[in-house]
Amino acid sequence: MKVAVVGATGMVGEVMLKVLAERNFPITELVLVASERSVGKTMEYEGKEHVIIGLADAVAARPQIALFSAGGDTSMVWAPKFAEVGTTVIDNSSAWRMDQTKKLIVPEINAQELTASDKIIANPNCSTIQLVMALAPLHKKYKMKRVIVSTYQSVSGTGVKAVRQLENEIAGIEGEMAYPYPISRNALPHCDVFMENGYTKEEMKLAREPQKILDDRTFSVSATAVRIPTAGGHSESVNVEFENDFTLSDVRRLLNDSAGVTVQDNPDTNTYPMPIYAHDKDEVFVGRIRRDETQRNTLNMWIVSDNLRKGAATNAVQIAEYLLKNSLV
Ligand code: A2P
Ligand code: 11C
Repeated sequence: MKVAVVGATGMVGEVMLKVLAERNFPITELVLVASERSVGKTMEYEGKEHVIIGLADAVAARPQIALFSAGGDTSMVWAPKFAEVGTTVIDNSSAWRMDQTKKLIVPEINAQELTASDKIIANPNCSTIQLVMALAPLHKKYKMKRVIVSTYQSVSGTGVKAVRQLENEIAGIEGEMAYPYPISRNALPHCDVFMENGYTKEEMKLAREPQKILDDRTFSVSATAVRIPTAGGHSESVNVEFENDFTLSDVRRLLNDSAGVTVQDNPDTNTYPMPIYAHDKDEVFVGRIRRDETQRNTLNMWIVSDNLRKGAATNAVQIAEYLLKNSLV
């Protein structure tokens, strides 16, 4: 496979390269792409130096697969140009997610929707992926009516500038600010930009993307997204109301039996998911599983995952693996 990584120098791009190498993705030629600022510089992949090239040259190279993580504007303009020359683009930005002509894929849930004619495939938002990974098996059995989710998102979701802001604040150094306020010793109820309805764009992604992935508009999601001073790993407090009743032991079993989901739940041993534990892992961790005692058929749980891995890079690479395995590229 001739594979391009667009945004190779970015936070997600670097993890994409790491995941491709770890999973031995069969690359015959690797095309590393970044902005004009980086063109000509080199990056190492599996012990070999690769020169970073620009987008136009990368289209001319006609890779079979291009993993994009260079922001929505770059995807909007350049993904179609790659698609035109026959490249299958797996795009990690929000540019194409809600486009009705594009699929929004979490491989464990809906990879079977993919066909060889899907040339631009959208990777969901990180906080959506970990949420639907836990909801999908439960929805199948008990049918969700309503989900209320509050997120606790790490600064790595914002990018390098935010990681630096947190590091500088901890070290007592003045520097550039990614957020309108300090993030160290703080919590900002503000992820991505505010929309006209008073919600943030991140909250609206959480409301809309799960319906598309699960191909079901009969349930609703209401979200509050909060940025907290953790370096990596997003956490979510989730309350789900189902049509049908459940037993907690069944819920635990369904989650544990789901590929990519691990239950960490034992109050006796203080066992629950935490960002520090999820770091650098591909699974979605679920714990604090308990009945909401105030309402019928309602469950509370706590979900944590590494936002740069399953939330972004790993999910994109898994899509590429599925395409390859099913001869769709
Ligand atoms: P560069 O490093 O040259 O700026 P992050 O989300 O961590 O900020 O990373 C964004 C990634 O997208 C980087 O690899 C960045 O390259 C790349 N990028 C940003 N703007 C463009 C652009 N206009 N064309 C190509 N790559 C871009
Ligand atoms: C965050 N979820 O943590 C974002 C990062 O739509 O792909 C990814 C933004 C996106 O702020």
